[in-house]
Formats: sequence, C-alpha cells, structure tokens
Amino acid sequence: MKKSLLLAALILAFSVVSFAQGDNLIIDDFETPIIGGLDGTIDFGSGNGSSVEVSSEPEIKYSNDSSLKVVYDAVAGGYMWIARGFDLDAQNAGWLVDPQDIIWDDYSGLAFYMYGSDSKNRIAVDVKDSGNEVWRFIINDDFNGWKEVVCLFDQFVVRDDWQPESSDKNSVIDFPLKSYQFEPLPESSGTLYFDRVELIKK
Ligand SMILES: [Ca+2]
Ligand SMILES: [Ca+2]
Repeated sequence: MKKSLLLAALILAFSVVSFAQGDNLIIDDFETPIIGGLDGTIDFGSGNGSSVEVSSEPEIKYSNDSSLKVVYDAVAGGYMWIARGFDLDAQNAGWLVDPQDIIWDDYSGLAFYMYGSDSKNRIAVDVKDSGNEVWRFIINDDFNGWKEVVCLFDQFVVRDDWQPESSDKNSVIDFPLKSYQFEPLPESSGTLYFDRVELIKK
C-alpha cells in the first residue's frame, strides 16, 4: 500500500516537472473588466486625430471567457497606444505575474493570440524595458481569425521615432520588462481582438 502510494506520488511529481518544462508563462488573459482612466485596468489613448476604443469581448475570444477588443482609426500623423503592465498611468493594468517574479532568462519572446481580418494593416508591438526604453516589433494583419503571433526579444528594435524622457537610451533590452503595448499604424482602421499573452519558454 505504502509502495503504491509512493509510486503514485513519484509519478505525480515527475508529471508536474515535465509539465513545467517547455511551458510558456501566461502573463495576461483579459479576463477582468476593461476600464480606462488612472484607476483603470488598461492604459490607452490616442492623439493627432487618431482614435481608439477598447472593451472586453465575450463572444470572440481565444481562451477562457473574454478577449480584448480594439476598434481603431489611425490617421496620417496620428498615434495611439493600448498598454498593459506596470509603471503605467493606469494603476491596475498589471499582468497576472509581477515582472520581478519572472526568471526572464528562461524566456525568448512575447507571444499572443490575435484575431485578424486580413486587412493588411500593420500593428506595432512595443515593450518597455526596465530602463524605460521602448522596443518595437511590427506584425501584419494578414490572416483571418485567431492566430498565435510570436515576437522574439532578439528581433525587437529600439524605437527611433519616440522614446519616453526617462528612457535610458542604452540600446540594450534590459530585463525585467515592465509593460507591452499595441499600436495599429497609420493609415489604417478596423477591429482587432487580442487574447492570452505569454512569454515563450526557451
Ligand atoms: Ca481570455
Ligand atoms: Ca535599455
């Protein structure tokens, strides 16, 4: 009896270990209400004539009960951002995991699920590093429905069009990262959905 219990415990332990290995880390799933403003759960905005609206989407979703819906109109010369993470103006926009608790050396990139509409529009995916330097990876909406989009850290380039005043501008992607953001690029308009953001295990 004791032997079989021990064996069961061992099998369980090994299966937990093997499950953990090669496993991505889910940092966001858009399951909580999407609220703007300083007390909000998402940091978003636009300028120079562009506009963006964000909401929680219960029907078109990839995982669990909801996704993030983004309705955008990016005009020439305009800009926008839709950000989640830490050290943003919105105080409750944090991920499911604190960046300080992540072993960043274990992960090679950021991935998320996007519901495309084959609009051929381009979307910038930015991350802000621990020195407030903003890095960019550009993706294309060239598919229909849900697809996993993978953005490897070594393929991000430092933004040369804009950096926060507090950016260390050292051209090194310093971990832990603090936030990520999406920016549909001008000139384009449409609707996108995002779900389940994760870090890619090396
Ligand atoms: Ca979700
Ligand atoms: Ca840096």
